[in-house]
Amino acid sequence: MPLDQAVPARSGPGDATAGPKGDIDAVAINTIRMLAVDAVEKADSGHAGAPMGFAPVAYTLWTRFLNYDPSRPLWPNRDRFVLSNGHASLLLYSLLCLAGVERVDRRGKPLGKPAVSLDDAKAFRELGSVTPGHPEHGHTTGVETTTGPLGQGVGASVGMAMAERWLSARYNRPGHALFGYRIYVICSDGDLMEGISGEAASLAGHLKLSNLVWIYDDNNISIEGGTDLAFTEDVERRFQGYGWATHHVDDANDCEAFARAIEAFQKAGDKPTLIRVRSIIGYGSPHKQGTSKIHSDALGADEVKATKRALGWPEDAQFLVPDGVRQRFDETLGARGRKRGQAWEAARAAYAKAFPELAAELELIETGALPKGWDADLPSFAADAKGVATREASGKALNAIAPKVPWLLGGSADLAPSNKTLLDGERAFEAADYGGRNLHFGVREHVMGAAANGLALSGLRPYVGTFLVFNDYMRPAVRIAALMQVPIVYVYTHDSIGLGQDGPTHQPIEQIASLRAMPGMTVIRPADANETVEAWRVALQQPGPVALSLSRQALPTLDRAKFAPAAGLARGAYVLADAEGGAPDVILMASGSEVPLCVEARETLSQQGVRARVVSMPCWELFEAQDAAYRESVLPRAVTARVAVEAGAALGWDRYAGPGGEIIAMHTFGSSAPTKDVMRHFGFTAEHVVEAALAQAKRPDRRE
Ligand SMILES: Cc1ncc(C[n+]2csc(CCOP(=O)(O)OP(=O)(O)O)c2C)c(N)n1
Ligand SMILES: [Mg+2]
Repeated sequence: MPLDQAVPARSGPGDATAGPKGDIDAVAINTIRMLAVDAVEKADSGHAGAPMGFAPVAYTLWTRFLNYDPSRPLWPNRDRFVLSNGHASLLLYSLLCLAGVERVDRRGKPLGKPAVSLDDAKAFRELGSVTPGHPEHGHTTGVETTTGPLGQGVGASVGMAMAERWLSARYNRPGHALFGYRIYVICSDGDLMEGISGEAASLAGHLKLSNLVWIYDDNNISIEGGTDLAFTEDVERRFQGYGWATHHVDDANDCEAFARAIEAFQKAGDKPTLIRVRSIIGYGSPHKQGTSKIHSDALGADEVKATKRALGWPEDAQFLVPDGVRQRFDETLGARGRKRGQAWEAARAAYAKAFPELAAELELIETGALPKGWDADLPSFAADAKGVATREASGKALNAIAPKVPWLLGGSADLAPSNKTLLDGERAFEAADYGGRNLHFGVREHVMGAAANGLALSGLRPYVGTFLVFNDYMRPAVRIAALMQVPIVYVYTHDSIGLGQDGPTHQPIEQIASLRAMPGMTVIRPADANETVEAWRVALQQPGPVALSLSRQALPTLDRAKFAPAAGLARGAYVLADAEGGAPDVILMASGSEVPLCVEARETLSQQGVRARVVSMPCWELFEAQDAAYRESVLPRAVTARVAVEAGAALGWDRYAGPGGEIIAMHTFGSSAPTKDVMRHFGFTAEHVVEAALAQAKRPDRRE
């Protein structure tokens, strides 16, 4: 496709095709485009197409509408800008660079450098650069959430919009409106093809999140070719069905038309807004030509020159930022942001005088800290052979913390009665009452996960629940949480075949192992009510996400006068009951519902003269974080006779069971039957543990 068609030459206010000598807006827009082209060319990888096509839209949004102070990029009342089509990362990097956003640490402290300098743009996709292939929150200042897996940005944006509504409802007071910001999202065909966009839009429409706008780059193209191959629905009608307001702009270069659509969004009272903007991808149309040159390729020197010529750009210039461009950002976005930011600081000072307690809460939210004594009311459970399900204990622990941490909020994907995630005495978060803390996600696990990311990124402390097996439905969002290291507690109940009669469709097998395989994730599977309490105590103090794996069935509450304190959970694994009368002949280790089996087996073994140590092992990650001496004290190298028990996939347990140890785990899917029967059928009985332990204890090589 000839370049002059790829970026149509138009005259009038929307003309963004003038060269460096043209009007400054057009020059600035072309600067964004050329930075993207040059960076892709230098890296020899990446996508310049979407930045080329959508530069006028992003420029108009940033310079005319976004409330954002480049010198204080974490200012709490800033508008959020999310680039959901993360492959267009250079659009964001160029904006951060030209807007002069300052680099800050996680708490907002300036680091004395730009968030993205021109040199950083030149290091696009290089090791250690702040300009990775896709935008990474926590890595590059100004990246509000990590995007790249299509759909995650639009999903997180719903949580951000919910957070703004919640913060406004809880903290704004007459004459003291501290919060009132908007969430601006750019997204692409791929975002809207992904199922999560449907969940997200459905939820946002239901909640009437009028602070949320998705600006859709309707460029008729994705990787394999035109959208006529696979995506032909009427997107606007689809969103109208979700209860959104929709607008369209026929040409991405028509900045005035786009500005009018944003103005309409800002006036929309009770609906989220979709603005569909037709654009033409920046250069060439390799998809249609069916060549090997897909839109993620660099153009090649000749085509770059031709592109520059077509835009009236000096064809040999690279990473050129013409005079006046940075100033233009500064006198628009910068001036507006500074003014708003300063006014906000004054408002905050007045607020702190009028409402010192609320202001103190906001400070904790901003710094990610917990109030003093937040865990003071956590319950303790008396020994009880019948016991309670760990999901029940979890609900009690959560409800003991909630009054102390008002910004702890969450809910379930329609399973609150099962997940025990409901906060007693708290209202539901709904369109008519955004101050509620009980969130109702409906049966939408994926957007629940993504929304949790948006809530956590807004300083709130979300927890979200579903059955452990349905973690799979939200896993892409959970993975982003782990990558970003945002604090979220996943309340996963019904955590094994022990859930019983719902059968193999609902019985998780590989889920725990797969969560443990995820870097940055902390997986805790407590053995009884008191370990569950400790799990919550640990979970809220983790910097990153925590998955709780909780039983549906009752588990005995262990007698802590007889056994080691449940506080041992904080070290990941601990000696619950040691061998009596000498070094252990065998170590029995387990997590969750299988710990009581080991406790019982230890009694039987001792009657038979076999000394068994029971190690409760609720969290591998916390255990691995302990020093070698502690780990050795729990699992002495010399004792190689070992049995590990967990009603899940065996994967990974060999690390602790050792090469000669026995692992009692699941090797198939489960079965629909009462808990006792299904547990017995698959070998989860104290007798089986005894049998395995005896075999281990007789191993000739059992001691080093
Ligand atoms: C979940 C997910 N699947 C696949 C990809 C790989 N991918 C990157 S861009 C893209 C499609 C690009 O089309 P579109 O979203 O319309 O963006 P455009 O090319 O128009 O910028 C795909 C499939 C991805 N990033 N995320
Ligand atoms: Mg597209």
